[in-house]
Amino acid sequence: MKKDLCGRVMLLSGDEALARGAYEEGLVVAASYPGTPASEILESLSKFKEIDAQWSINEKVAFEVALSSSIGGLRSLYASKHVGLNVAMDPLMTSSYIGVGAGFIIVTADDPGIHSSQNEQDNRLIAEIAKIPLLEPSSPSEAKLFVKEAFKISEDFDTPVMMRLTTRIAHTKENVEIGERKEAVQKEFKIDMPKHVMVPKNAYKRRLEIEKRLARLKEYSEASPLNRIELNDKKIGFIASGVSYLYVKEMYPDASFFKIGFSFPFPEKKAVEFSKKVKEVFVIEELEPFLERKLKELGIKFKARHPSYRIGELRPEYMPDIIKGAEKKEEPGTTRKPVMCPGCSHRPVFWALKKNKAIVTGDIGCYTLGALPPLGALHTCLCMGAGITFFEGIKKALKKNVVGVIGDSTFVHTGIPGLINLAYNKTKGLIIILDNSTTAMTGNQPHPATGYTIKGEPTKKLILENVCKVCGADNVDIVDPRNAKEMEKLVKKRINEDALSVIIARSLCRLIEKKKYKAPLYKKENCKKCYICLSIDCPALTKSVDGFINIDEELCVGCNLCVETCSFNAIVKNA
Ligand SMILES: Cc1ncc(C[n+]2csc(CCOP(=O)(O)OP(=O)(O)O)c2C)c(N)n1
Repeated sequence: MKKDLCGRVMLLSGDEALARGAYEEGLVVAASYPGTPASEILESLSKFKEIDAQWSINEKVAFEVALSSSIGGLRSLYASKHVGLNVAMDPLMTSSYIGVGAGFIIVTADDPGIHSSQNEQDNRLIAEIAKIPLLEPSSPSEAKLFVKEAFKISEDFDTPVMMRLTTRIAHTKENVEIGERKEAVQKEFKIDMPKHVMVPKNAYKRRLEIEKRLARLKEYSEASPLNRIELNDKKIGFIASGVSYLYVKEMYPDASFFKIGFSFPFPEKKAVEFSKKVKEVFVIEELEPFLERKLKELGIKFKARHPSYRIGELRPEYMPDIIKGAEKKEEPGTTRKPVMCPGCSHRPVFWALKKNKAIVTGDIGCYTLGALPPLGALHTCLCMGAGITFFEGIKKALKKNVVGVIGDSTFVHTGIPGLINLAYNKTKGLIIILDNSTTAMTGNQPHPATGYTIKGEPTKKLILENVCKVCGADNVDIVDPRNAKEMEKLVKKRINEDALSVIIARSLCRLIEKKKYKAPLYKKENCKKCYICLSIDCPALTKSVDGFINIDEELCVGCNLCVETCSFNAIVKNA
């Protein structure tokens, strides 16, 4: 956590501000699995010695650790990106039944516009189906303030409370007022089977309780200052929550607003009251028509976005078009192509797979970039864990030349059950674990197979080769993929064998290792301009204007994979 350099104010991102708020409110336990844009919440919390923070192996585990800490009597917090909450859906859906002991906050950080995710998903809908109250801050300051209210609601109403951030709030920085930490007060744990043991009879009774609680929460939401009517020019009244409020306020500062911070249960009476005070009502929201549906149910007349705005992020400059009811214009594509780092140890794995003409079922991590041209050597990617389970289905259909790939962090997250399933259901073939000994994609967080905790303390290390063996793999090979020839040969040997094999391609992530070796030598006179070297998609290799190859010595770390690709001795090792 950044130092409080100027008195009581710190420049904090939404994630950091939320973490600071939770710290000040006496948070004791926090659990998460990394995921953009939520990762910085736990990273910030891990810096406080008073907080027992953990990277859990996946979101379901994180959720259960946090919720059970609350049941035990400690204030707790779960955080994840939007899709992380899908992994935690099973405990989430019953958490409103079991309620809390001390306050429990569920933070979801959604990613409108799909900057860094496998889908676009509006988790406001999840709060509603899980029957959990939902708070939506509009800024880092509010993220901090709302934590206080979230803990209060959680404890007063015996319910988990969801706080929803989106990328722009999670990553935007603002000067935030800070305070002291309140002393953490442990609540007494009471054995209460009808409330804590969700067997059908108990669950049914709790189901009835939830509806009563929601009715009380609705009254509370109506009166909450988090739902605020701002009356100015009464010609136009905007109804908005989250970052959308800031966008429309920036463009139309003189209009009237119904700013919604407590969005489920929806403050119906206040919405009706507001609609009567202004001439015309506009709803401005990102993604799903969540607020629009609420107003429709209430019979409030309003103008809504063109449905094309349900996809992607909003921006302040879209507002005039939205108000005109115009369709969304195509957004300009991103200009910079994502690419693996120079020397990344995932690259030679894909080179080996390509040489073996493999159909590759992929997963999520830096290695997903193996799908992009010119490498083009990863052919499916659905969700975390599916690199292995998709292997099973595709192998059933194609019979030969299929390989499943998965990163080390992802393997621990949801890959292990897939491997057990392969063994149990007698599937043969090859899985490769791309083990760079970190969670690189989301900022190099540790996981059980690194042997370190979130606080950097050494801990029991999960030995992946042992795990693979006990899951039922017949062969487990460990290879350094930077030895590209060996990698290629091993893939060839294992790919269609009548055995279940795992290759652990182990080489520390370049961002951690940071070592640089001599760049290879380019012998122009041998170059046939075949450009096979460019097919490995290394940022250090480019085609010059004269058609020859340029090796950027600044970028090159000397992995020498390009040497392997050249059959004409035009790129040679610099001994
Ligand atoms: C359910 C879910 N949780 C979290 C994420 C964010 N995320 C994407 S890939 C990944 C793990 C990447 O680590 P690893 O598998 O080791 O591959 P690497 O990036 O190191 O190559 C994470 C945490 C996600 N996309 N989906």
